[in-house]
Amino acid sequence: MAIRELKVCLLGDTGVGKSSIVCRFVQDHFDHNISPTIGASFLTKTVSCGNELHKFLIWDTAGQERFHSLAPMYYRGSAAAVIVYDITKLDSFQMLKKWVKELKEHGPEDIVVAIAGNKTDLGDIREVPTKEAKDFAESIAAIFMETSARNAVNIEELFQKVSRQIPPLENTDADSHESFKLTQQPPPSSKRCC
Ligand SMILES: Nc1nc2c(ncn2[C@@H]2O[C@H](COP(=O)(O)OP(=O)(O)O)[C@@H](O)[C@H]2O)c(=O)[nH]1
Ligand SMILES: [Mg+2]
Repeated sequence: MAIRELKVCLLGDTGVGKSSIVCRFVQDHFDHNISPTIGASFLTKTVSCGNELHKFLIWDTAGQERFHSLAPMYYRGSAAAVIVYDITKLDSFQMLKKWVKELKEHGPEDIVVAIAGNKTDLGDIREVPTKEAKDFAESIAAIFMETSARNAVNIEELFQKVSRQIPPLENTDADSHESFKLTQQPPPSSKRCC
């Protein structure tokens, strides 16, 4: 089975749970005293998708303080961006919208965007209604999931959805067909891999 390396960046305000989501996904672990990320950290995990294996190279970034200067380094070349907000912090949802704008203006053209509303275990102090976030995600054709890194809710599912949204590679066994493929792109709907 072919292995594809895909860069995925985690974006969003400081403290929303980006590192916790990555930690839950890669190590199935939640650390209550997780250290703040400095710069970016980098972890990998492989998931299967149709007849491909997706090796996610996950770039966990340091939050809004790096917004303007270093951000492009994280999302450049990314197949997908997971933008995280904290359902108990309205500000973090505003920050998410800024990230979406930034990606639209400067990010890779075909990047898969997933929006994750994290900390659903704190539903009693929720500030961002599910519907508002879901409608926003729909308006930009992004994946939407509410997650809890703490309780391992929807973390695996989030990355599975991202994986499924990434167009499969064309069959590259005959190089002579390349020019044909460049001009005869299949419609987007048929490019989903599973
Ligand atoms: N209750 C709850 N706390 C969380 C969750 N995810 C992360 N946290 C906590 O939120 C704080 C910030 O998490 P961290 O992963 O460092 O956020 P980051 O700055 O976005 O990387 C830490 O105290 C985490 O333990 C969650 O799903 N539920
Ligand atoms: Mg972090």
